[in-house]
Amino acid sequence: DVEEARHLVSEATLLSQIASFDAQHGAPLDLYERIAQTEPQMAIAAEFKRASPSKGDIAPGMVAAEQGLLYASVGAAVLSVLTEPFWFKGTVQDMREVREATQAQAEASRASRPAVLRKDFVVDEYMVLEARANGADTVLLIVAILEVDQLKRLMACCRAHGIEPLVEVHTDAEMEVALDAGARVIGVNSRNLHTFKLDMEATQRVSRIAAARGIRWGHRGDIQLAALSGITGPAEVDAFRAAGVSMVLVGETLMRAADPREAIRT
Ligand code: IGP
Repeated sequence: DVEEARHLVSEATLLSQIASFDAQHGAPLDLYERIAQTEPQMAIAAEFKRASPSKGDIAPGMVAAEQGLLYASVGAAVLSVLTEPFWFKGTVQDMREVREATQAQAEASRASRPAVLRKDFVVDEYMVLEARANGADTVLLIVAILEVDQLKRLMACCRAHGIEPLVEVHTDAEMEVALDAGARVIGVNSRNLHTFKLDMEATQRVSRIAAARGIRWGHRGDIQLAALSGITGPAEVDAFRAAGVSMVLVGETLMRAADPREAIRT
C-alpha cells in the first residue's frame, strides 16, 4: 500500500536526491519572482491534466513532456502538472519529465524556463520533498484540505527547501487563513472542490479580504493573486486582468485545444 511504498524511499534518501537533482539542474525558481517577471503581461500557468473527477477523461494518452514543451513554446510562465494518480491519472514521473524537457529547451534557446508546479493534494512534508526531488519549483497547498497548523508547517517546509508554494483558497475565510499564514502567492480556485461548481466571481470577491487588510496584489504587489479553473478564452482572462490578477491557471481548455497558441493568447 501507499504508506508502505512511501517508506521504501526514506526522507534521508529524498534529501540526497534533492541535492543531486539540484547539482544537475540548478536551484528551483521562486514562484513569486517568476510571476513578477512576466510584467506587464499576465502570467499563464498551463496545466497538464489527463483526466479530472468532474470531467472524466480529457486527454488520456497525452505525453506530459511533449505537451509541456508546447506550453513552454507558447510562453507559459508556469507548467502545472497533475501528479495525483487516481482521479487525475498523473504521475510524479510526468512532472519530472516536464521539468527536464523544458529546462533543456530553455537552455538551448537561452530563454527563461517555466516554473514547474506539482498539482496534487499535498498533505505532508514527504510529498513536498518528493516534489523537490523530482523537479518541482513549487507545490500546491489547498487551504480547504489542511488544518491551519498543517498549512503553516507545510509552508515552512516548502521555504526551508527553496519552494514558494501556491496556496489555494475558494472562500473569504480561507483567504483570511492564507494571508494569516503569510502566503505570497495565492490562487483562488473558481471551482468549489466539494460541489465542483464554478463561480467565476470568487477571485474578485475574495480579493476584498486582502484589500481590507491593506495588502496589495499584482506583479509588484505584496502578493501575487492567481485565478484558477474554468477559463475558456480571452474574455475571462481580460476580466481577471482588470481585477489585478497576475496569473491565470488554465487546464482543460489547453488540454483540448487544437492550437494552444490561440487558446492561450492574452
Ligand atoms: C485547472 P480547468 O478548469 O482550467 O481545467 O482547471 C485547475 O484550476 C484545476 O485542475 C485545479 C485542481 C485543483 C486540480 C484547481 N485546483 C486542486 C486538482 C487539485
